Amino acid sequence: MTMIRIVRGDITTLEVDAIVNAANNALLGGGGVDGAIHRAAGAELLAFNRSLGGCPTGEARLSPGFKLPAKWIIHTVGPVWHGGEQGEAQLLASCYRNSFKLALEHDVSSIAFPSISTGVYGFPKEQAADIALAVMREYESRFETIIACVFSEQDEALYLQKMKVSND
Ligand code: AR6
Repeated sequence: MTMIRIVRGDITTLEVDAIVNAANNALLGGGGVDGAIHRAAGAELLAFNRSLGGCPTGEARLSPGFKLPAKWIIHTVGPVWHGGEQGEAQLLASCYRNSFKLALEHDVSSIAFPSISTGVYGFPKEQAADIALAVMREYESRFETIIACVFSEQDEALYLQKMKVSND
C-alpha cells in the first residue's frame, strides 16, 4: 500500500526517484523552491531546461536531477491565483496529475511534491492542500511513496489535519 507522507524540510535533500518543482513558464529558474532546486542541482539544470522551450501552466516537463539525490526533476507550472474564477483549481489539479503521469512513464516509484502555487503565486493554502491530497489519493496505488513536502510548521499542521480528516 502506498504511503502518502508529510515531510517538513527542503525538498532538494530528499532521496526519492523524482522531486517536483513549482516552476514558471520559462523553466529557467526563479525564487522559492524553484531557486533552491536550481542551486542544488547545479548549472547543468539551467542548460538542460533551455532545451525544453518552456512549459504551459498546468503541464509538466522532465529533467535529470543532476547533483540532487533525486534521479529526476519534474517541473510543473502552477497557476497564479487571480481570485479563483480563472480555472485555478483545475489548473492546480492538472499540475499534480501531469506530474504523476510523467513519473509513471519514467518508472518512478517514489515522488515528492512541494506545495505548488502556494508561495509567490498566492493560491490559498487550504484549498491547495485539498487539491494536492485528492490527486495524491487518485494515484497512490501506483507508487510506493508519495511525499507532500511542506516547508513551514503552519503548512505541516494544515496537511496533518487534512490527512487526519480524510482518514477518519
Ligand atoms: N523545499 C520545499 N518547499 C519549499 C522550498 C524548499 N526548498 N522553498 C520554498 N518552498 P513558491 P509558487 C515552499 O513561491 O507559489 C518561483 O519564483 C514554499 O514555502 O516556491 O508555485 C518560480 O520560478 C511554498 O509553500 O512557488 C515561479 O516564478 C511552496 O514551496 C514562482 O516562484 C511554493 O512556493 C512559483 O510560485
